[in-house]
Amino acid sequence: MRFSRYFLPLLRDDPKEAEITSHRLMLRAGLIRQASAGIYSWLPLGFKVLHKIEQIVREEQDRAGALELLMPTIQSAELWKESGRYEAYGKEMLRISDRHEREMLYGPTNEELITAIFRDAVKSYKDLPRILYHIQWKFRDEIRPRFGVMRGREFLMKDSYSFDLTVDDARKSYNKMFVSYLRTFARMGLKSIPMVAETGPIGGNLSHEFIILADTGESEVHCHRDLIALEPPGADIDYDGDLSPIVEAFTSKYAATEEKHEAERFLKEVREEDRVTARGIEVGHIFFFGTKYSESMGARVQGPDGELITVQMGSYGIGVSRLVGAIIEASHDEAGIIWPKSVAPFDLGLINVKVGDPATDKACEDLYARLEAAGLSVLFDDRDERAGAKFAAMDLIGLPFQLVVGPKGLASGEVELKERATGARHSLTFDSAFNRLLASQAETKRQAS
Ligand code: P5A
Repeated sequence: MRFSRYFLPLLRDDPKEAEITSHRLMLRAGLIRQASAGIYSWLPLGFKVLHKIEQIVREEQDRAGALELLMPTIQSAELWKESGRYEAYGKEMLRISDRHEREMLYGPTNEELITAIFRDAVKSYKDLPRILYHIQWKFRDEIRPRFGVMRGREFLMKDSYSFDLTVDDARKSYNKMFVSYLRTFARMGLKSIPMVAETGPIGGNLSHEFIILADTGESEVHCHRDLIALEPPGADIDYDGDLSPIVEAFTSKYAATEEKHEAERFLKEVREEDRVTARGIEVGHIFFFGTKYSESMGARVQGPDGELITVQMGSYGIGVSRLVGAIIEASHDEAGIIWPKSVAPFDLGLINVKVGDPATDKACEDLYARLEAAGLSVLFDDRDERAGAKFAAMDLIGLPFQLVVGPKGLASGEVELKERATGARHSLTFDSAFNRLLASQAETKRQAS
């Protein structure tokens, strides 16, 4: 993509409405614009990142055996009356009426709708277990939308729902989602900490929040240092095998946030030298709620002996749009964003430092064509701008590599390759710069498979 033809409105100054780093950087780097309070438009660069995150979430759900479908954003109030949540959800629910005065709502979550789909379609225990998911916009009329996409009113969520015959089986589904979450966040370059959580308006008695570590995170997290050191399973994980040892390893060490009761227990049970205090952001939340919705909405299947059995359910959420902000909170410096390679909107930026110099222009055009032909995605800064402004823009946008081409280097057949994360710069021949970029791309692909 040529910068000169892209739609990338950068802001020179810090927008005054932005209270936190990710919000400031998302506005400055031209990723989003506010449409109204807590509601955002995604500009081309931001939309690319959102897509990449969504795709990683999707791949890891599929790997765990979950099945993707798509439910609508607008729901009928009827189902929510069946579950009893229509009144209980209160002012957070955006209530709408259609031209026939029928009560509708913009879905804040989908437990009711998926339970209705399931109960109308599945009649036998032979069709269990199933995990269904979708990635769809939600609306919650948050009393204080803030921090940009981190706490929006309209936000993109991946929500999965599990259906099982027995509590034991339901626990297996819960474990599948638990393990897939560890992998999902790790693929985005994030360290995630599962933490026992309260269930709030979703309900149930078993729940974990997935908190990713970021110095600027909203909540303070206390955890055992062994938990931080644990590595998530590889891509060859057998989701049909026994996942409980993995879940056990990640849950046996306490983690707690400052505000909650678990904090006292943590301080009592974990030795001082084993304690790590960090800051974090909730990016996922999983719930086992048993028959809370299946009972009230009549989701039953016929068991092996013909008796009717109420199914056991869980639900599992990931804040897809929140993750864009959370990744920036976890990965930035004074100059701007530092995208992990797996979610970066382009693989690299190509900077022509002297537009108009025929040799430099030619070298850039050649490199651009060659890189794109090799399957690398390139943001080519071909604008007639000061070199300093181009470097600053590229640092702000945060692509993993910058390939800098100017007359001086070209005189000795070299270009400069800068790695955004470390700031390391290397003068290289075209070929070796090219090979390094390809090797990095291969490594990112390897981690995904
Ligand atoms: C689980 C899936 C649920 O809604 N029902 C379906 C369950 N859980 S949750 O914890 O309420 O939300 C899941 C994740 O969505 C993100 N999230 C938000 N992101 C941006 N702005 C918001 N206002 C917002 N609210 C929730 C979080 O990442 C949360 O973990």
